[in-house]
Amino acid sequence: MARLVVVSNRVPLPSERGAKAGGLAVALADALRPGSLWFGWSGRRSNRGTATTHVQRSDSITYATVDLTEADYNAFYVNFSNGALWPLLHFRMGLLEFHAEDYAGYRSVNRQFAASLKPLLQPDDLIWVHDYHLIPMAMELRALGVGNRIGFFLHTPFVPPQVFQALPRSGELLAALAAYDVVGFHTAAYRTAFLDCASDCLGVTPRPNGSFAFRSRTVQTIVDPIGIDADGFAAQAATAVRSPEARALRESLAGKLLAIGVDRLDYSKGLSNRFVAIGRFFGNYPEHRRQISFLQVAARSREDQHAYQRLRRELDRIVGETNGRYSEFDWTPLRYMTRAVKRETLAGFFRLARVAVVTPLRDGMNLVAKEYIAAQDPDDPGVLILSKFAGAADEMSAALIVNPYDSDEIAETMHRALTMSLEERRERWQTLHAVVATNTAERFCHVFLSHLARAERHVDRPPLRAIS
Ligand code: GDG
Repeated sequence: MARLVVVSNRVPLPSERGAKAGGLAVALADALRPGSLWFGWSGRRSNRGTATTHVQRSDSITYATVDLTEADYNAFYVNFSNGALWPLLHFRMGLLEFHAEDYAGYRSVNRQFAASLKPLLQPDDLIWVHDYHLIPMAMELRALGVGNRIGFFLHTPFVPPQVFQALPRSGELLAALAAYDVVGFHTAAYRTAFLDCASDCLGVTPRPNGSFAFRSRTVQTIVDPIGIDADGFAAQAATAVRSPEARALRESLAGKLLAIGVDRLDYSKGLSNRFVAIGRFFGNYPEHRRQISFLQVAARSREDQHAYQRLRRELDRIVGETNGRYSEFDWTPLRYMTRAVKRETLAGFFRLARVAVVTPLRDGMNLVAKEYIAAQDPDDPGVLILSKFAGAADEMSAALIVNPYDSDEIAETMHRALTMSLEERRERWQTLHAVVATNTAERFCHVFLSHLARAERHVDRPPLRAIS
């Protein structure tokens, strides 16, 4: 069986697992058989940059990482990946900041990564690259003569041509994506948007199965929604609900209900509108005052970017206003923490919560929605309120679906969730649980890797020239 090589911007090093373990590491756990290799950035900045590859082994998996220089970190990671691509792919053109030198840094880091990875590769390896930081990886590897099968999965949404083309040099990124054998998306809409961009910009003609030919190679696009280990997370939640942290949270509620939100502190997650909605909820439905508290865990992220600093100030202000207005001396409507919480503790908190409010303005998938459902007590499950602009809404239509821009609708839906009969809660949960327990992380990996394994190898082809 071919060896799996995973490439992602951050590598979840075994030595660093802690509060933040989750995301990709959990999603890929089943695919990472003994012998697999995981390559990417160490998370460190140093003068040596990518010149040295650090290798460590744990549970028969090899982790190979490189550092970034301060200049590469700023251009590649902070400015282009997170300051241009992230807002663009979340339909936030107003936040897009493009500077040619940042794009050059992005291209250069991808080239350096390819050069560092190449000596570690074996001819039959299946290479699976993740996310928007590394779009040009396959093209750079091909330029070095790597003929392996290379797949790419995009964890964010993809946007229609009118939006994508706002990014200078966007055509180059599309051509770079066409150097992969398989390109995967969470939803059919994202794939369609990508194919529309490829048709417009590269002049390709997609076939009904989602593949297209470009520069005499075939690119297969697939829809492959990411999932979670639903059984594992449910077991963790059932245990963690008795943990000291969950017990302390329950005691602090003094018999009242809990609503929960858990998100990275990011403008795509719709936190401002959600906090405004919580104020409207307590304003419009005073019968719920003192009866429920909302806990928002919003782990800080990308703190060196202005847009995130602005967001944090705005959230501090709304939380202050809401709590100032509705708090009693012995009751706080909105509990807000910007520290990360351990994964198992979160599982216990999800199980305690009667309602989860997951209202991103845009989200590739949103795993919190799936984790909340997996964590519920089947006899007394809570209610999921979910944004129609999360990829998860495609599969999870039995949730209470809302427009995340409409704070009044969110408030009204919170009232509906809190007054829902046990019977309806159970019915909705059963439907949602069936989805989450079927479309798991394991299935996600299996679907992607079976497509990749079927792709043609390119041993005898001349190397693809990288776009300069
Ligand atoms: C990207 C896409 C797509 C959150 N706070 C804490 C914590 N978390 C965990 C959650 C969940 C994960 O982080 C977040 O995943 P999401 O899917 O919600 O969002 P992104 O981080 O933006 O991920 C997204 C995903 O990739 C996968 O493809 O779904 O659309 O944007 O697992 O539970 N974990 C811990 N402490 C926290 O405080 N331990």
